[in-house]
Amino acid sequence: MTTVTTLGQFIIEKQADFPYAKGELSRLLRDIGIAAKIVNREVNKAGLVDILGDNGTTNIQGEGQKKLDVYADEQFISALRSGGECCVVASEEHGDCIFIHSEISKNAKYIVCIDPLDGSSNIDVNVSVGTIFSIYRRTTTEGPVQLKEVLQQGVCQVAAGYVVYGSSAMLVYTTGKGVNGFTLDPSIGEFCLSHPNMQIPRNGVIYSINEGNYIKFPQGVKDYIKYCQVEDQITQRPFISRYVGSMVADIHRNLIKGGIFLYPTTSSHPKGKLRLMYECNPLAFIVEQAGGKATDGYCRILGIQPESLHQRTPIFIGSTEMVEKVEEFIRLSS
Ligand code: AHM
Ligand code: MG
Repeated sequence: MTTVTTLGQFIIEKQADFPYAKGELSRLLRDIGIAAKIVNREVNKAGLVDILGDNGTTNIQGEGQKKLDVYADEQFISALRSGGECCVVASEEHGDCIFIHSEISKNAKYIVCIDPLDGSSNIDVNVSVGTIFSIYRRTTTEGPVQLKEVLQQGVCQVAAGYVVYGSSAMLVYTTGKGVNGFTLDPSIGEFCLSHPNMQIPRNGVIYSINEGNYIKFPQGVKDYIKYCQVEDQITQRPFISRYVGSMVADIHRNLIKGGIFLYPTTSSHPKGKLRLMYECNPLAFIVEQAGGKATDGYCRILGIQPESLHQRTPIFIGSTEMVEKVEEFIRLSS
């Protein structure tokens, strides 16, 4: 008989790794796992019910919201609200933090930053989308939470994870002691440990970038792309280009196979497009924990001091040797 470890069992077993933990972080992770299952159910039947398409609203960043963006946002916030362990949520879909004031949350210690449904442009065409989350502890113990407690560097994350709603749904997370992946078994409705101790290969042959923006890239990035395309037997070039347009799916593939994901500054996004707090930091934490690297071209993503909730950053993330190579091209061109 094969034994199955469910996400819930695994989280409880791992609680012993944290001497200070009283089960709150475990409960928080479990709540996120439950909301992920609900969102997955809706993503799966998206073509059958009236949940595809635009919601007719825009989020704080002026981006059109899809119905599933709004649905996923509501599900995660409601799970965090009723779980009682989270005192504040920062979501891609809201301009300001959502402070949770309720009797059960009055001693809550955890701050959650979340992109409830990443890769929204793929929703209507049945291509993988994801959820990305990042968890911090409050830096003070008393009084109402301050915005500066939310704006912590990525190195302060106590946990981070993503869910990819793909050919199967997977939840991958870290609490700073390695990375573990769980695949949803629909027959029992549980995320089951399928990818223990995930390690990203030190080097790879896949590069993921929206090459349509080539003309808008900095010279160092253009030079790196050309390097990827030149024939060379020793380094197995030309490399393979793969770009889903859902960062979670692109990074998940590269985490397993080895590769690099790049979203540099462009002339139209001079500070980069992707958001530090709920896209880049959590994925950087996971990739570093799996043995990879994540930088903005010069500095470690996890070392950036956030100044605002929706701050953007360029990002180069994946197999260590590939990230170091692009950094070398950027240095040489500046
Ligand atoms: P979203 O959070 O609004 O969906 O945007 C983030 C997504 C990433 O998942 C993806 O890598 C990127 O935006 C794609 O952007 P582009 O279409 O510019 O390549
Ligand atoms: Mg996103």
